[in-house]
Amino acid sequence: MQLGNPENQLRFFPSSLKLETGRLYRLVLSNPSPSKHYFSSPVLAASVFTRKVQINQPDGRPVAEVKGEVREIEVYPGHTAEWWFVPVKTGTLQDLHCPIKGHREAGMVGRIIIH
Ligand SMILES: [Cu+2]
Repeated sequence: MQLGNPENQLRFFPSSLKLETGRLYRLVLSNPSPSKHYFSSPVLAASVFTRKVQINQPDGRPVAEVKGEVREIEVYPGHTAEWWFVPVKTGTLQDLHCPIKGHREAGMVGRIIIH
């Protein structure tokens, strides 16, 4: 999923995700925009088992892996983070947003369906 775009539109691309419980996902959060952005969905955070978050260099080589529970991820311009998780609860999650001032209001929101 892309957080923003090079034209600095305040959107997630795509703005919805469909997931299944029991499968391991590697959610790649890339920020090709000139602004920093968050991927924040407290309900998703409470609906998955996190295996790790992996931080990569711009060339894709890993820099760090973070283990433990995750609430939200902020990605700086030109960078990428990967959230590896297994959904454990079903639901239609309407709370994906970027909490930076004005971004949610401008349309930086999304929906996640887990089934
Ligand atoms: Cu944002």
